[in-house]
Amino acid sequence: MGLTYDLIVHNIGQLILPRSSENPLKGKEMQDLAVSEDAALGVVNGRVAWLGSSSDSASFKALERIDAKGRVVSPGLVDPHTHLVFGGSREHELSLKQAGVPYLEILAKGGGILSTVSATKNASEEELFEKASFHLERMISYGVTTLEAKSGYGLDADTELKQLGVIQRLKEKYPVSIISTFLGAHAVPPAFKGKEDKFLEEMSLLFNEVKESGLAEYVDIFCETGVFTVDQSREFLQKAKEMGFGVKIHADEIDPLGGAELAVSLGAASADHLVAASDEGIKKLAEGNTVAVLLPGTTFYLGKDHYARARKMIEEGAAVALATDFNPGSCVTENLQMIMSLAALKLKMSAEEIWNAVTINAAHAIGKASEAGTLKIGRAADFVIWDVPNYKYIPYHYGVNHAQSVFRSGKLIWERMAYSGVQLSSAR
Ligand code: IZC
Ligand code: ZN
Repeated sequence: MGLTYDLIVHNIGQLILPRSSENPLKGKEMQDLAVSEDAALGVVNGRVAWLGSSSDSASFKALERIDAKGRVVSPGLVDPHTHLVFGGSREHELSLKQAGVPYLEILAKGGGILSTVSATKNASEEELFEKASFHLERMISYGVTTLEAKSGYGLDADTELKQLGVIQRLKEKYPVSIISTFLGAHAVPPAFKGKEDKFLEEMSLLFNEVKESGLAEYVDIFCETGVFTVDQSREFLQKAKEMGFGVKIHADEIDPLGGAELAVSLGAASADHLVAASDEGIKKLAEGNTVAVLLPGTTFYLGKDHYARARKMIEEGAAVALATDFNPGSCVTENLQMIMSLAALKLKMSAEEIWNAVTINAAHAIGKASEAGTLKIGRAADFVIWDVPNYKYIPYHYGVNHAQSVFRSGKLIWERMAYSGVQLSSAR
């Protein structure tokens, strides 16, 4: 009477097993990536129950067996920075971008984030839920099983809570793990121009309700020229910490204000963007355990020549993760695989660093490293079968979806459809 597995996946060409520990992988450690060849994995009750060689699994009893046909299997991807819930879209701003109008100038004129704020205020909770569901399903199709989602397109109590409520409903409906972040400090509403402190005070009045109702695990702020200063960000996030939230910062995206240094001094889970982070900021990141979440899709979408200095960060010893930054203005894609390609081409990260950056380090950036980001006995069996010959292939072949099937807790949640085979008799 041996054990019967619920599922055995065998004939895995390469099984990617990022190393997990209490701390994120830093510096040179990011180059370590365990890859088992001819591997198999066994699932019982939605959890990984066995990992080993494919031939050893042949004699196991299993209710279901999947032949991976020599493909790559990895842990489900983790997207640690998304603005998933919003109303409307901003395709009308593309011509402004083409004409060279800077992102912060569009925002200063009431467009950008503020245009999405109006659309989000005008949308019903149901509409926001439907729209976010559409984007979330697409993220899942790209192999994501854990993600972070932010509010920040309300900038008033009701609309911020409406957005967080939508994230709550997504958590209940979808079989993925979603970490929620309160980003009420995403922009300054026109009525508060010149009264930023007053606005932040108002947003901080929501901390209690958000905490009590479990609507967010993290608090984030856009620390940037023309938005919130380092001092304002420090005070706001300090209050959030005192209320028991984890903290994150949109740091040094456009100007080197010292957001990275602030993030480390606050013990933030992550400092995100960091395109303009100073040498000093990078040194500080290397000293602490704040994860540098890089968003090269945003730099690409904003048409900038200079990307975050990932090589310097890794050489100095920082922990780097990657995310989409999916949002309707500065990075309009749900495709984390595309970000992996940009990380290879623009950030010059190695394939091993990239895989660690979208799995275990991404999980650290959202406090989920004990549950997500690797496959280990006892962990939820969240994994992806990739239709690629080896793990280096995904950053290399860009812009498309390589996911074959996506599993959450051992259950298939998405699978690629085959060509229908239909013959059109008279197409012309
Ligand atoms: O809607 O433009 N950077 N926030 C800070 C964003 C980009 C999202 C947006
Ligand atoms: Zn963002």
